[in-house]
Amino acid sequence: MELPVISNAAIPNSGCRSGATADRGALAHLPDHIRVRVQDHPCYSEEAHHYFARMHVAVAPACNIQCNYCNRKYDCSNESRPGVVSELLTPEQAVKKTLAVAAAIPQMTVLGIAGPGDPLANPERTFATFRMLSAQAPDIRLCVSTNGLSLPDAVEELARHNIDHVTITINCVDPEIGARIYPWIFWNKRRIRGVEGARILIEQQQKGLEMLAARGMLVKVNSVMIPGVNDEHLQDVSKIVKAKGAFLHNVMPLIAQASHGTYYGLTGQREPTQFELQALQDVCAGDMAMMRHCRQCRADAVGLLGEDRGEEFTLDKIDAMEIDYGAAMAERARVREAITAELEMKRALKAVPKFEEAATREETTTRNLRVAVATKGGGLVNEHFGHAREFLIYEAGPGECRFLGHRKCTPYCMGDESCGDGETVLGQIIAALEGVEVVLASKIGFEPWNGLESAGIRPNGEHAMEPIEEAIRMVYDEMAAAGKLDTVVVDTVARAA
Ligand code: CLF
Ligand code: SF4
Repeated sequence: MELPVISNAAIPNSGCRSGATADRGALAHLPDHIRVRVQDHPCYSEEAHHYFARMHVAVAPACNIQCNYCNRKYDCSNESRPGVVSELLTPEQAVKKTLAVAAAIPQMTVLGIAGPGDPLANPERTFATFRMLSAQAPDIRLCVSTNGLSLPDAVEELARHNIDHVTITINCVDPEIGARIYPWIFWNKRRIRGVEGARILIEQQQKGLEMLAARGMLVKVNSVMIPGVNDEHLQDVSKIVKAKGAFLHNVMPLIAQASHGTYYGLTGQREPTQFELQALQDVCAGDMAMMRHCRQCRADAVGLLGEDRGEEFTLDKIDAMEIDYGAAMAERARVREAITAELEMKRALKAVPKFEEAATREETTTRNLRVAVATKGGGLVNEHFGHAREFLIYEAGPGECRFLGHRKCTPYCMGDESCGDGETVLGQIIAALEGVEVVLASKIGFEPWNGLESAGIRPNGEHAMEPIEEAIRMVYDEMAAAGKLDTVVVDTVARAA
């Protein structure tokens, strides 16, 4: 089969647009010329992740370091949840898969290489894939995630292939801490252990970061939060990487279960709680923009963040597909144009100052409210409570609504009529929703409704198919008007004085 070239011409997403209507959320501090380069990337923009999808191709099996949270028979823990990569691909197979996914999922805008090992420890395979894709699919953004050890040597070639988005996993800037995370690195054909290995890794990461920033490439830093090892240190990491030119920091929770066979998993290193993670993200947010919607994807993930459609695109299934690339590319252009127009409209609406609301709310501040939302994407309340595999958590206050993160769960309904094993699953969901007062879903069954109410959580199915933030705002305003959100004593006299 001759593979097509995906044209850039009909796709408005790739064009430049005014920063005046750009994503003003977590990226608000960015200069406009950077914001327009990240606002349609599902990982770099929280808003975009409701609409645009990414895919990873697993072409990079080897790694040049060892992390204590990784067992390489599984996906790279930096960028993946544990689980074996279904298929390791050759560069040619990766291109074929990418084009098939691009045809089937028009909103797929980003192709990343994130494992299962380190992409830059497999430079031939990684760059062969990028080379072919930049020629055959110029509308797809190319993205790479690395531990940074080989980064300085790869910067030239990354730039040559127009790879504009690079993630470096930086867990520390102190070699003593590094020695507790990395038992060894492989450097100049030798295995180097302990503090010395960590020192070299840190130097290479920092050098690579500076080189990328000097070229104007967009660097995101991922850090794995490891309680008792680097949790208190990550605020310093945030400060330093920001000073060196990274613009987004993604602090992710350690995944360390004994069944994964990692050093940390086997030695009982604990994972952070959701509250600890959020507290650290809040502390680091004082220094730079934080990513809070990371799903720690598999190295062969396909689809919107939080969903995994990889099973639909195995090589044998792709071989059996009859794809009309011409029609698919026209549909791709149409869908992406519609999404882009919708996002532009929402951004424009958000940018309109709300003078009246601000004036009245200043008089009567109410407490904040945490809301969990079941969604399938599109920025809408459009998922049945019983089908939700995760809930997005927002905190609404009198003046703003901010995204805090997501909480994963087992779906209450397991896909059959019997709706799960009831109480056990619901109990787990309620535990995952700790701190949440309202759940918004397109529909909520009788049993879980009662269970949520008994746990002090208000179920709400009245906002099906409504935009998430508008629905939350309505719920907040209704509860405030009904006096259900305690009014905080607002010291208007002191304020006036
Ligand atoms: Fe992939 Fe990573 Fe690029 Fe995104 S994932 S290489 S930047 S396209 Fe995204 Fe997944 Fe988190 Fe990574 S949600 S694990 S941050
Ligand atoms: Fe595993 Fe990634 Fe660490 Fe390599 S860099 S050991 S693949 S987590």
